[in-house]
Amino acid sequence: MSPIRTFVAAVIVAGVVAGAGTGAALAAPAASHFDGGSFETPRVAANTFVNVGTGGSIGPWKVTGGNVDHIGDGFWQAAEGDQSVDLNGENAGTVSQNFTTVPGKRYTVTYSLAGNPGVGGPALKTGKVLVDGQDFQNFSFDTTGKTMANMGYVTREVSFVATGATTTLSFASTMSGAWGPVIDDVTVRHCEPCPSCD
Ligand SMILES: [Ca+2]
Ligand SMILES: [Ca+2]
Repeated sequence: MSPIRTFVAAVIVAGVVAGAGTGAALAAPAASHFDGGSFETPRVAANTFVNVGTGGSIGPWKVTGGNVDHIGDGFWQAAEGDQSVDLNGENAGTVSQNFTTVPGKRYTVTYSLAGNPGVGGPALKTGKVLVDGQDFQNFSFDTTGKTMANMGYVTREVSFVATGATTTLSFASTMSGAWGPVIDDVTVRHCEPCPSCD
């Protein structure tokens, strides 16, 4: 009995998903083929980090400048899941991801921001969000009073109107040193109408 019931349930779920897909453009936020915004793959050994240089990848992300640190479970608190990224590896780095977009449509990027709480470098961490290589948003985070167990993540949001069939989203450190801004839980939503996107 139960296998049949499971099968029926699966068909119903598939039907609902298909229906949602066709109707999604009308109201609900739709996926944009953006992926891996939580930096959970590949897995980094627990309590360690991996330095990734220009040309390297972190799942669907590419390191497109300098180098970054891919932070493993337990090294410090993640905003979502277990892993995060220090945008300064040994020095300033940039991570970028290309994803499918519809020209003329508005997309909203949200991300969690903190900073490497290590004692090196200034407490104020700075970086920027770029869309297709253009500066879209500067961000900063003050790590004063923050610890590896209490990173103090804040949520930031920026929106853009796509100009091409693919868009490149980048996060770049704008400071020197090995202790940079930390990002995690990046999402991209396409929603129209969607008041929160304006
Ligand atoms: Ca994560
Ligand atoms: Ca670092």
